[in-house]
Amino acid sequence: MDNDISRRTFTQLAGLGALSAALPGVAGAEAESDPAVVAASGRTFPRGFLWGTATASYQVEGAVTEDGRGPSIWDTFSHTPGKTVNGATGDVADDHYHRYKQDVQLMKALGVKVYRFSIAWPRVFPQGTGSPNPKGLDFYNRLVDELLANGITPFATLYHWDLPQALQDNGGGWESRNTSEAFGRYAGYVAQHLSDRVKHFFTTNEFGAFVELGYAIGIHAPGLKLPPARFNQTRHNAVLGHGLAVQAIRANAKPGTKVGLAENMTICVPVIEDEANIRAAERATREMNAPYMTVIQEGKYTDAYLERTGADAPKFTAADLKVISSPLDFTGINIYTPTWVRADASPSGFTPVPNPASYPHMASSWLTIGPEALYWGPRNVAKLWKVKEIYITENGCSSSDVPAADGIVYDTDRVMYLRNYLSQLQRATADAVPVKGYFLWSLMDNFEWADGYTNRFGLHYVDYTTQTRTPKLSARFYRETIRRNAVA
Ligand code: PNW
Repeated sequence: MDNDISRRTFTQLAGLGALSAALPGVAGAEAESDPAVVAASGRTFPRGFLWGTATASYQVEGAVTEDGRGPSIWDTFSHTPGKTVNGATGDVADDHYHRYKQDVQLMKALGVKVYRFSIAWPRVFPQGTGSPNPKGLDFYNRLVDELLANGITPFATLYHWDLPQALQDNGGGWESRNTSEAFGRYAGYVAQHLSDRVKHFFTTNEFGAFVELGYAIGIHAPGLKLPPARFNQTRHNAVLGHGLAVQAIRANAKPGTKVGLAENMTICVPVIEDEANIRAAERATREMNAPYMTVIQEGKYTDAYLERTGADAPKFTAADLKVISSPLDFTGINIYTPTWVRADASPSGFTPVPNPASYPHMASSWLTIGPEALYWGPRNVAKLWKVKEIYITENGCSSSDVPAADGIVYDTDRVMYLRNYLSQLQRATADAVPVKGYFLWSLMDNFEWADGYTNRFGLHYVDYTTQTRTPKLSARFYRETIRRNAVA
């Protein structure tokens, strides 16, 4: 009785409102007597919520010269001295190319319903364009069949940064429109061959990372620092490639195939949740994502973006904008960190608030903590662009994981991170924000780009000398969350 009263009070205080919406899916009678389980009942997800994990080809596969795979810009970049921590490369990574069956069993043990992986373009088209390499696509045929045989639904990303080196050599990769067009052809080919079993495709992963870090800042492949006009044109070619891929998938896939993208938007979060700051965060979401998500959703660059870039603005046609804004079935958002925003009296009506020096972050210094990002991110996408189907395509964190004497990694900081972020995601679903699923980054530790193997993001600890995978404490937390369909 006491428990029952406190549960109601808690639910009301937490502003979760409609009990009827929060209750379905809650365990059984024992939930009423165990306070811990009762508390969790206030953080239940909608029935059928899709729990998943994610990886990407170059970060896990290894086998970089096998079965006719061509070189990618990440092979070249990681083999260039000084570009990655300790000179790490993806040559072997998690050897997932050979161990995928075992890795599917890891997913099965977690209880995930969905898995997001990426397809290596240079396996399918070793030169980026021209003749396909059927042996390369076969790996994904085997992987997809294995997933389906184990009751896990595959979601495929077509571009997670491993651009065929030949396209970089001929024309400068995404600096050239030829790459956008080649990407469309590759996407259509894959859709044609996999869409009998893969029903969800993401075109690109994170323009906000691969274009910015690869072509302007130079810390990711291909390691360029282009001047502004050429860089803005590269941004344009990248979103154009996305649009061409959407059209090619629609033209070549079996009926019922759905298309979206996975973008690490700048997640604008109001510093205080009052009306003025909430409005400011909405405005900031449009402007701070102008070159990518906004043009994709709205079919135009914002006036402020074109003014800001001035003579360096991208050159484009109305037809380009139509392609770029080809209608999507869903929007995927990768969410790690918040950008705090406040209202002000400037023409834009907002100002991003820089983090104080004491601001907490995870093992990766860029990974500042802000669980509210998982509420405001999808909420603003749904509100601004009337998106009806949203996936959190990545969320997770790095931790300085060290196995304890019993062999287990007690990553309590990752559990804390996930519990808090997922509580905010639950808040979003309770407010009817249409989030359909969540892909935790990552299934297992892997090649963390320029950081090499130093920053671990996995639910499973990988010993890179033996390729042993061991579930961390966070894997137990996630399994329990999935089992309850509520934050554990
Ligand atoms: C994403 N940043 O990358 C990628 O999609 C994954 O491949 C990656 O492993 C994961 O997040 C963790 O890093 C990012 O500097 C890389 O802000 C860097 C940044 C953000 C995302």
